[in-house]
Amino acid sequence: MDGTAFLIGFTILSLGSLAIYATGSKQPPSRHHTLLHASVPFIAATAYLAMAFGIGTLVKFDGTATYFARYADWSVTTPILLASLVLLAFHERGSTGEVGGYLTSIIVLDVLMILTGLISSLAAVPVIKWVWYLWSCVAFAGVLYLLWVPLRARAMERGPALGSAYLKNVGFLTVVWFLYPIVFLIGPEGLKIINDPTSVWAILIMDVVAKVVYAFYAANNVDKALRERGSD
Ligand code: RET
Repeated sequence: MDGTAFLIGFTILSLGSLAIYATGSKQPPSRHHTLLHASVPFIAATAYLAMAFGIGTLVKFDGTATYFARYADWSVTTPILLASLVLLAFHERGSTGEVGGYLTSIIVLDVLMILTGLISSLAAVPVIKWVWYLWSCVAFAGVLYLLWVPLRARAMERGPALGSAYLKNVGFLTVVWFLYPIVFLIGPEGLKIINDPTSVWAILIMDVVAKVVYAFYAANNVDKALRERGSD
């Protein structure tokens, strides 16, 4: 894979970060959402720059590549995206203990998902690769359970405006995040149905949607909900 896709990714993601910061709310109660969402593509842009230079890229004995920078990016940015949703579910509640509990659980599961995915990508023996892949999917299921069951219930208790913003954001996130294990499964790290450049381009588009498009969509839903409640 030459560096073009990675440089394009770097450019879109760094400009995306700037745009999210420039257009986002700088006032409480939604300022922290702007800061969290602007930091995500900024971190990802850094990873794309590293990949463009081949830093942290491991070409294995079978010729397939593991992009370490990608897993480093994901292990930091996915917790930030999840933290923003947990904070939305508990908006203006002041129940810091409960927030802390859910935040810790969801981040532990999420980081476990990314790291076991990395181990799966590196594994040379197929059986071992697929055990790690399944284990990563178990952690992913745990993340989705927390988002869709207890956290959704908490968000709904906050009234229809906030509840519907939470549902829209979680719905979008779930659809986009599901694409990652699918691309891994059919990509060069898995069944090799699609080749390395195709999977790099697919993940580039998914990263832009999951990080930049999602930031605008989520901020718009949160701002609308807060306006409807008249608490802005
Ligand atoms: C892997 C492979 C093993 C199985 C699973 C995976 C899930 C990855 C996900 C990544 C999400 C990344 C995002 C990045 C941008 O912000 C590690 C591919 C379940 C869900 C959203």
